[in-house]
Amino acid sequence: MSEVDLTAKIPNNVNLHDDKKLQKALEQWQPKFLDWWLEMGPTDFKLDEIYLRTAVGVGQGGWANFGYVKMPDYRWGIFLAEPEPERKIHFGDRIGEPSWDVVPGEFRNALRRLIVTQADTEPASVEQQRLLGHTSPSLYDLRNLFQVNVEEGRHLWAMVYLLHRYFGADGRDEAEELLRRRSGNADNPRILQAFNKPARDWLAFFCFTAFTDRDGKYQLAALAESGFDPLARTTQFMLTEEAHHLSVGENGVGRVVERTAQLMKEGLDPRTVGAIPLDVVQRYVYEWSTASYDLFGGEDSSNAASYFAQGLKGRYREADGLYKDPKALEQVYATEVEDHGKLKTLEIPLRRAMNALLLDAYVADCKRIVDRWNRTLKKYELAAEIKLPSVRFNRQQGIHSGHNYDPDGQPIPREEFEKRIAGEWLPTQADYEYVKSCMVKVHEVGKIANWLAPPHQGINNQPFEFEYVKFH
Ligand code: BYC
Repeated sequence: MSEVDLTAKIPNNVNLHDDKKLQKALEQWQPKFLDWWLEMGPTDFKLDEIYLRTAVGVGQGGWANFGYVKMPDYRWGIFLAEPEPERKIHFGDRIGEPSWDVVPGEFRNALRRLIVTQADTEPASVEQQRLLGHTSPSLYDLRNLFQVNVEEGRHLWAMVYLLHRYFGADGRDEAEELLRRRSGNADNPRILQAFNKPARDWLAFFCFTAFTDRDGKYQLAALAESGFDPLARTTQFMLTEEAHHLSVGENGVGRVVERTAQLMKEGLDPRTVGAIPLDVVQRYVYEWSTASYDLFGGEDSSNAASYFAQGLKGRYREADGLYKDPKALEQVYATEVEDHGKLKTLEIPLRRAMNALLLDAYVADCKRIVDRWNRTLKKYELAAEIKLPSVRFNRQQGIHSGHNYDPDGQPIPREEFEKRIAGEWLPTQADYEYVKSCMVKVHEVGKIANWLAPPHQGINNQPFEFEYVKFH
């Protein structure tokens, strides 16, 4: 078991005090991180006490504390899951070789790039959400927003530790750059597209945490299979925190759907009472699910094939023995793409289809949450349903980009696509304005905005009527 040091300047379980040079470098990065947080993190609320969870170790069951914290005082730490003795690489060309504790020279660039791409999403998401505190629908939701934000900050720390510890001067430069790029900035944007989109209201935040954070779950799970052991161990622990973020999204959209369904059942038009109609929810779901499909990269990817061959990034739950061929050399991945207005089968050698496989696992999970929202609609005896779009719909990356499909994935003429995407399938300017008009700040204990149902459960066994935020 590694020792947990909670009193250090940077709480950690990686024996930071044994490596003075590394400790110093990270302690020099710490005030820069804090400056970034103060500039780009949640606006205001700096003096308010938030009922937050803080990671304090990696033991099963008891890994976090709950208590009131001012966000700038949050104890962002570095925690890796316990090492697995004698761990071996379990997929790709080097299967059976011992996993690496240091970066193999030949994979240095590839690994750095994977880590930087992962790292970049963490501050990006905080930047995307920085204004939302001003329109939070309840104290419970405000607290959840800030919980997600501080933990994305911790995930940045997790990646910056790897960069500093294993990538020397290059890694330190990358860590600086992570604090310089800005979500949505035309000159210095974040790396992946979905992280440059504004999360302009709480429906967008819930869709983001339902769909975009869920990409995080699948990418982290694929990296948790890595032959580079420190990456595997740090992503394993990040997944523990990620579960809450996903529930904020899944339950958040679910609560929007539930409130709208209640009102419709009462015979009310949601628009007349400041609630969100289901067609608007649907358009947001189309927007954020498809932006998140793009985060998997191309379905046919030589990058992904190399990452797999080299043992850097595996398939979802690779270590659980779900796959018959751990080298992925024997099979093909069959999919369908548009060709002259019809769907045609395309076969991709399995190794090159790693992103597509991960996307499939992700889509199955998304389908589960959408089915749950639809069960709520059914409970209220409504015929309407929320639809998860096909992976072919509205894509900017991969084999389907540049083709025109409807949300069911059927090829359609370009003119029809262009006409319907703007006014029917994706949110319109009027939708954004309407949703914005519903976003009223509710800061009284136990109260909630009219467009949202209360949660079925509070945080850490506290009731919904709990003072999750104490204003100064
Ligand atoms: N936007 O071979 P390709 C999370 C680039 S979320 C812009 O098709 P590859 C979180 C790609 O970089 C999880 N560019 O795909 C969630 C490449 O560029 P170059 C984040 C894109 O490389 C919420 C080119 O297109 N973690 O944690 O196999 C809140 C061809 O790429 C995009 C990771 O992503 C895009 N959407 O896969 C907080 C894991 N897609 O080489 C946090 C680490 C592709 O031509 N990253 N490109 O310059 C990876 O595993 C891979 O980089 C990707 C792309 C899966 C993203």
